[in-house]
Amino acid sequence: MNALIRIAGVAVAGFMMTAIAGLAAATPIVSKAGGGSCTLGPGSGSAGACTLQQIQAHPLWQPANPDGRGAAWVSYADTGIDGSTLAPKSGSVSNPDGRRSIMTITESFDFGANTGLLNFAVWADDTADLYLDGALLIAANFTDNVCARGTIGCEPNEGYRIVELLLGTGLHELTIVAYQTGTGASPQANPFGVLYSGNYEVPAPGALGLLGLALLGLGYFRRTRAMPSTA
Ligand SMILES: [Ca+2]
Ligand SMILES: [Ca+2]
Repeated sequence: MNALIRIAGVAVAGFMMTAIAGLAAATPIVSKAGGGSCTLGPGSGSAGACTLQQIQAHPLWQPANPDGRGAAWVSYADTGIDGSTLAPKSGSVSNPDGRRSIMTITESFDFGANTGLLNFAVWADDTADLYLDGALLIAANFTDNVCARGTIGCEPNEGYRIVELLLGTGLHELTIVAYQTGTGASPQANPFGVLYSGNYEVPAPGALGLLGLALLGLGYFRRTRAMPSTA
């Protein structure tokens, strides 16, 4: 077999792998220090922008890094189980009934001219609303048993998941509105935070063109290999 043909075959295979990898490119959406867009809610007793910081999870919470993407429990302040700040408890002046939002986190992503797929999972202590492009996907669960009694809560089986949801072109926005319904008077008795892990997949720019070129190359390779050998 002609060595040049073998080399061409390897090049075509590499080209195709590049093209296929481009089609499946996934971008993570994870809770992390400095991530998302954070705004304080009326329940916090304050207003304006906030910066997410990583907090220490309660032992009963869904452990961090739920899907291997590095997501961490986050909050507007040090409100974790070893924290120094109590997110205003239910019954406090700013959060009298536990139903005033403490913080809102927004994640935006742009599919451009493509459609794409969204994967996303979220947990909260004590609970949260989740919106996609301004539409409510699931409302906060104002019950109390180790955070909410069910979805959206903080325990491993209380996460809310979106699996391979097909979305249209352009800009998209996930919005998490988090609540503190617990009445404990310290962060140790009543921690507060949010955890989310997801990704989105869109065809990489030019991936379809590359795939077309790769298929043309493969066709050429097959025709060449079919020729009788003169060696
Ligand atoms: Ca629970
Ligand atoms: Ca709490």
